[in-house]
Amino acid sequence: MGIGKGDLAMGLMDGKKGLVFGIANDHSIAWAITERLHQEGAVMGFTHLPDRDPASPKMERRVRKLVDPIGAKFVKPCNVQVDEDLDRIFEAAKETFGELDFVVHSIAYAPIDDLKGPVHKCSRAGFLQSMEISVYSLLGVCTRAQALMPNGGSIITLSYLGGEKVIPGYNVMGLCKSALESATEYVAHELGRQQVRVNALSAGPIRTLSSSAVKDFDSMLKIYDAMAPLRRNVTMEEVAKSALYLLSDLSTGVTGETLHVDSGYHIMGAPPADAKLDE
Ligand code: 0WD
Repeated sequence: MGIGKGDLAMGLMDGKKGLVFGIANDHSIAWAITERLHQEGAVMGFTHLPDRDPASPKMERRVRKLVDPIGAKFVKPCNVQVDEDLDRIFEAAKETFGELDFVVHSIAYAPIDDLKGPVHKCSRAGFLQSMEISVYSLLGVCTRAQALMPNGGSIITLSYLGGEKVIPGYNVMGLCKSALESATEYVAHELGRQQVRVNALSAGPIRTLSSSAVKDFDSMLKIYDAMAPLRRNVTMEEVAKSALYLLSDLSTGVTGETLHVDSGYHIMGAPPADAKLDE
């Protein structure tokens, strides 16, 4: 019997075991990344936001519907604001996988009233909660992940240009992304000797549950078509492919990086001559 091409094809993530935080539904960036990693042979455990009403586990159901068919090793509730939840996830990872090769951190939150801005009127509680969920959670994940990565590994987080430049409407989340990118660098430095890499992927705007809460999101999408060097916005698949690069052995020399997957938008300081911004 002959061997088909598919039998010989090696996946970039064959034999790699990882955790994915941040799938809310099939529009989530974390889901697009998961699909790509699965195609390349990765095996994964997943978290979902805890359900308020255990009798009606909507969050769990939404995530399970996606990940069970691709062979999820486990699916567990996790609120990153709760240390015990994080402990439980990494205990499950240790029991299931022994060691970890990668983690996807794709989590952000800001209370809607604070997200609306203005930034200088952000409430103290809203600021703390936004920073806790969107930034501190990366630290909580990294410190637990490195204990399961004695032979190195790769951790990615998702960021946005609003952490580097003022993007009107992005408001307190911009402050969070600044801190997240700084955290990426500090933790990359700390975990580097153990060959654990930590990188941020700064994605162009993508319509998801979270982004629908950002004011003027639709006009942001149009501006990418006019302004970006590629004259278009990025697709979810392009973000997922770059995540695959950062999580696989293709990027073993890369850490502490913020990789922009935004059609080049971040390099522009003024609109290109052909931009029709008022259409
Ligand atoms: O345009 C976009 N969509 C971009 C998103 C452009 C660039 C970056 N990003 C970032 C986001 O800021 C975030 O860090 O990508 C990451 C993922 O965002 P997403 O895929 O756009 O959004 P979504 O599908 O809503 O996933 C984020 C998830 C939460 O979803 P909901 O909508 O239910 O809040 O983060 C999770 C949750 O699953 N999450 C939490 N997980 C554990 N504990 C918590 C929490 N306390 N809060 C939110």
